Amino acid sequence: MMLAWVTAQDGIGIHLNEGEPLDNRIEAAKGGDRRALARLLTSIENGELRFSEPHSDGSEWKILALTGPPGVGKSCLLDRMLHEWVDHGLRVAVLAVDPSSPRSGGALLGDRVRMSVVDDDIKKKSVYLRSVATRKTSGSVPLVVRDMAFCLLQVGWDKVIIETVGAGQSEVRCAAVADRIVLVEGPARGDGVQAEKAGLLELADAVIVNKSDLDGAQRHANELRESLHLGHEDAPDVHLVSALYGDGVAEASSMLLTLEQSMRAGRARWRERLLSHHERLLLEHPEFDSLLMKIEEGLMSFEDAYAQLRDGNE
Ligand SMILES: Nc1nc2c(ncn2[C@@H]2O[C@H](COP(=O)(O)OP(=O)(O)OP(=O)(O)O)[C@@H](O)[C@H]2O)c(=O)[nH]1
Ligand SMILES: [Mg+2]
Repeated sequence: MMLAWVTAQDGIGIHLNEGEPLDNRIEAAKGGDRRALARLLTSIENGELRFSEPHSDGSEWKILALTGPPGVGKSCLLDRMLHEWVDHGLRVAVLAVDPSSPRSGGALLGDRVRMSVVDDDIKKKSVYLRSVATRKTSGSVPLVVRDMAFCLLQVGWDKVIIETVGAGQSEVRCAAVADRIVLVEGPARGDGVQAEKAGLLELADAVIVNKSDLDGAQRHANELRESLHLGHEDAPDVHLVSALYGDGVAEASSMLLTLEQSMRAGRARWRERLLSHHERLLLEHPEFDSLLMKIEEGLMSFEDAYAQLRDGNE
């Protein structure tokens, strides 16, 4: 399989497997051809194509992750916020990381919650929705998501939002590829602050408690503030909203546009990014599968196999 690289300068004349020059496809995607864009993203998903980070002066975020437990209302909230951001003149792409959970059954984005923003003939031109089927990707899921976000930015989208269920480590790492991380929570469920256990709270630049129309939302916001302030001075703000009724959504949408990175979250984020890269290096070693088999068959020790994987990448 051929692996093509696209750097910020792009314009490289590499052909993907289907024979069409890559730069044609990039130009088409830049010109608004959504089919060309979808095919670029699929090539990234299939491990045939990578994008490097577009140049940015770093003054504003480009990629934001919305993460939180299943069913807290991330998609509903995002739908509301997309309306606001598009009104603001932004073109926003969404990557929904399919959690591959039995709950969703691997449903495509939009099958679970219908995004109303795409029903608007004008607004839908400024929105691009794509789900990332993590079961299909070979290699490191977080880095595939990251490259897809870089691709979207390079072909001209202003902002990329990654929606991911904050359940497993891979999902936490998907969030960590973003410039900003927003944790979405729901009303208190009586089992304490789960986000703390999942390591999500330490990554968050802001926290939004959704479903303020339901009992326990205010209480959970208070619990979160308490956890966040334990031993930290620059704790992220906790906002209460109702995606269902729209309360607090306009404020939260504009707050997010100017959200700064919290110093505290920076370190945790770099840690997750380093781990993702390490994982990719190991997974992409040409001998990965054969070394795995040798360990399994007792032909090689774990230590020797690991040393070979690691050294081969230096
Ligand atoms: N009462 C109430 N219900 C809400 C609110 N926001 C979303 N919901 C409901 O919560 C359910 C889940 O909403 P989603 O937006 O799909 O939640 P999600 O976090 O994206 O879910 P996953 O992507 O499956 O993790 C839906 O039935 C929504 O109608 C809210 O503010 N108040
Ligand atoms: Mg969702």
